[in-house]
Order: sequence, then C-alpha cells, then structure tokens
Amino acid sequence: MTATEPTYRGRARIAEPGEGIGPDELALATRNHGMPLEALRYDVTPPGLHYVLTHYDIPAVDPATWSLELGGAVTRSLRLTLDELRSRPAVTSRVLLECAGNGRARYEPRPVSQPWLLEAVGTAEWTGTPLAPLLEEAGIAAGAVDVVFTGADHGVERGVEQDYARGLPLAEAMRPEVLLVWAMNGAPLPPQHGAPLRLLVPGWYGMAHVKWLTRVEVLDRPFDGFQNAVAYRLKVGAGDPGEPVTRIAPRALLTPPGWPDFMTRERFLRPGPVLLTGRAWSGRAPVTAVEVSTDGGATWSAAELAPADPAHPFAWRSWSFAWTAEPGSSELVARATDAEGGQPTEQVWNRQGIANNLVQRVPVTVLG
Ligand SMILES: Nc1nc2c(c(=O)[nH]1)N[C@H]1C(S)=C(S)[C@@H](COP(=O)(O)O)O[C@H]1N2
Ligand SMILES: [Mo]
Repeated sequence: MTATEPTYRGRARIAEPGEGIGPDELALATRNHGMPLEALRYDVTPPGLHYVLTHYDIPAVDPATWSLELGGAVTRSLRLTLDELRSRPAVTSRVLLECAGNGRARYEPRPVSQPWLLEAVGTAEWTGTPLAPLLEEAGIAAGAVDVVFTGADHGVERGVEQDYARGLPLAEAMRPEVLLVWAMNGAPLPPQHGAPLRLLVPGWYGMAHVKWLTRVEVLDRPFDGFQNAVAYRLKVGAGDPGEPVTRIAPRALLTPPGWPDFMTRERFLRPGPVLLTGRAWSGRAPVTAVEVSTDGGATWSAAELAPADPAHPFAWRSWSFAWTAEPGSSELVARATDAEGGQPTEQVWNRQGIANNLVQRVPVTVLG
C-alpha cells in the first residue's frame, strides 16, 4: 500500500441494472437477520425472531462497570449505573421497530447496502425508565435543540470513523413514551439488541433507537454527525441535502398463506375458503384502513382491521380477509392507509434505499 492510497475504501454505490446481490451485501444479510414473516402471527415477536440490524460489531460491554453519562448543555451532568437506572420508575411498552432500510432490495436500481426485502420488523415488550425526567433533573439549558445518543460500538462508514451516534430533536426526546430500556420481552436485553441499555423512540424508524447506549448529550445546535447529516436522508441526487428520515410510514404485510417451495419461496394453497391475515402499522398516525386485492391490484376490498388498542398505541395491528381461493394463479396484495395517506403501488426511489413502503405482492398458486 502506498502512502497516497486511502486507508478506508467503503463508499455508497447503486447497483448496475440487473446486477445481483454481491458478496458484500450477502455478508451484511447473514449478520443482520429479518423476522420470518410467519412470525407476524404473534402479537409480541418471540425471542430470536425479532429482526436485528447492527452497523458495525456487537460491542463488548460489561454491565457491572458500565454507566451512562448525561451531559452537554445541562445545569449538572449525571452519571448513572444500571442499578440506579433500574431503581427508577419502570414502564413496559409494546413497541414495533422497523428498519428504515426495510424494502431496500426491492428498489430498482438497488442501493448497495443491507439488502432487506420486507422482514426488517418486529414488536417487543420493552421495559425501561422514561428519559424526560432524567433530562429535567439534569436541567436542560435554554437554547438546547438536539439530544445526541451515542453507542459503545465503533466502526467506519463511507470513510468516516465513528461511534454510532444519532441526534434527536429535543421535543422528541422529551416525549413521555421515550424510554431508556434494559429489558426485552421480560428478560435482560440480549447483546444484539443493545445490552445493557438502549434508547426507545416509539414511532420512529429503527436508526433512532440507539443500542449499547453510553452517553446522552444535550446540544445547543443541531447535531451534524454522520448518521444524521449523511446517512438516513431521503434524497435522489448524490449532492442533494435530502430530508431527514424520522417516523415509520404505513405498511401492511400478509402472514404468508399456504406453504412455500423450499427454494423459490413460491406459495401453494388448496382451493376453498382461506382466511388471509396480517399486520399493519404506521409510526406517524394511526392506521385507518387495510385493503386487500387478490387479483394483483386490479380490484381492492376492505379487510377487517382489529380496533386500535389504547394500551398499545405503538404496536402493530392485526387484520384479516376472508377469501375463497379458486384454482389457478393469483397475486395477493395488501395496503395500509393512515390519516396522512396510503402505501404506493409504484416505487418512489431514493438513493439510500430508505422507507420503501411499496405494497407487498404475494404470488400464490391454488392447486386444482
Ligand atoms: N449503537 C447502535 N445502535 C443502533 C444501531 C447500530 O448499529 N448501533 N442500528 C440501528 C438501526 S439502523 C436499527 S434498524 C435498530 C435495530 O434494532 P434491533 O437490532 O434491536 O432490531 O437499531 C439501531 N440502533
Ligand atoms: Mo435500520
């Protein structure tokens, strides 16, 4: 290696038309697993079936010596051990998480990164303590605008060496639903989900829920770190500033009906009555309707949507649709709508492959 060669080579790339998934994307896909869609049947995703997305490595964190620092533009900085956090008022909240990159590999052309199809989602019962009272105890300075959350994980991304860190507008950080979380589904957080402590920002895409949290810093200026200023921006041109990625757009998914072919994942059913079921969610407004098409989107019918559960406003909702399967090929499609609109049936492309809530299409063969 000569001195003029750059040390770090990673760069953003869009796949060539028709280019298949490469070894770099395959390596990411084997580390970062999705939720098998049959797990949509559970209200709460069982341990191990929740999706995982980790930019760098799962860091080694010793919970016995770990502590959380809360500082920056505050009257007095705080340092809290895990025991001190756990002795504070605890809340358990059922919250859906979805990676902002869910659907990326369905874009044409495909932005080269973690190649999610539709499985980067899960719903867990998270236990932790609200963040807002801690920020209030520290005393937020007048003029504070952002709160930055930093993880213990370290890596390099498109040539920029960094600790994973995300800024959140102060008003969002102060929402009562925002938690510092130490348990998932009643058990201590597993290493891959951020042990010993992670942030939970209900309604926001996954990147905001910082894992392996070590530091909370109040800023009197907008955070300009990589994960806010460069990554997680909705933009088409490489030079566009783009819009920041925030809340989860609406989506409905079908619990895969019938049975799959091992290799192609094509699905088969027997003719007759079939109850199609699935889940729908949105992080920006309550879901108002789910519609189903059994003819590839030519005609749509209203599905039965479970009533909103006031105990779990940030969880997914179940829906069902009674179908009579006739022999032959069909394409099943589902789409969710919230107060701000519905899912697109044509792709709305962006160069980071973010927030692709294009409707899911499930081709099925009904046997004769
Ligand atoms: N410290 C840290 N926090 C992180 C990440 C990360 O790489 N490092 N990935 C984020 C992204 S992009 C997502 S989608 C969620 C995934 O959370 P999960 O793995 O618990 O499902 O964690 C977020 N928090
Ligand atoms: Mo993500």
